[in-house]
Amino acid sequence: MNPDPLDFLLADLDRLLAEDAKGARVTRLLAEYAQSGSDDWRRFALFEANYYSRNLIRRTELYELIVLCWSKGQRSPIHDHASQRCWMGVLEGTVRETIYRVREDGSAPPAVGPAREFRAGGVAYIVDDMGWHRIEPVGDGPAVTLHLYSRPIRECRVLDEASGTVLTKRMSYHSVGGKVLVPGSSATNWA
Ligand code: CSS
Ligand code: FE2
Repeated sequence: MNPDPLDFLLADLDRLLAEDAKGARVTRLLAEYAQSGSDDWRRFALFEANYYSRNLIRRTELYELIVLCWSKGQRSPIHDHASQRCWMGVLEGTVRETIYRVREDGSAPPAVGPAREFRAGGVAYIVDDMGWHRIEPVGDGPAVTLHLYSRPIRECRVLDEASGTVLTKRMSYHSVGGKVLVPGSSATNWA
């Protein structure tokens, strides 16, 4: 069987991230994949009813590659990226990114600059120095995005807008390798 485009992407990521390549090269690679029209990501694009879903394709010591599925109204909290680099390529639909400077006391942050919209084929990049952000699907959705974190993110900080406090949130997956996990299954954890 011929390798899928996703297999080539993974091989390139293994190599580039081991070389500690510049972020722009990684951005280009993700953009090429997102613009290629490949649909081999679809088997990982498993939606959840109540929350945007996180579906793991591959995790190594250096990175994790995840497909996120966003139905209408399923927006992320305002969150950071645990001092890791975050790339987001859009595979389907359009998402909006709004960047915030969150203060430690959790006080309501003004957005930094105008929100940006990314359509299929676009790639966004953020690190904590640039701020925290919120991602949401635009319009009626849905949207599907491909996230690369280097290194993997085990937990991140989120702004709990109801209480105006900053919380630490442990990351979990809806599926791994295309298989939906049983809620609470140990495979959702890292330990
Ligand atoms: N960081 C969020 C998605 S927006 S980049 C997450 O991984 O769930
Ligand atoms: Fe994020």
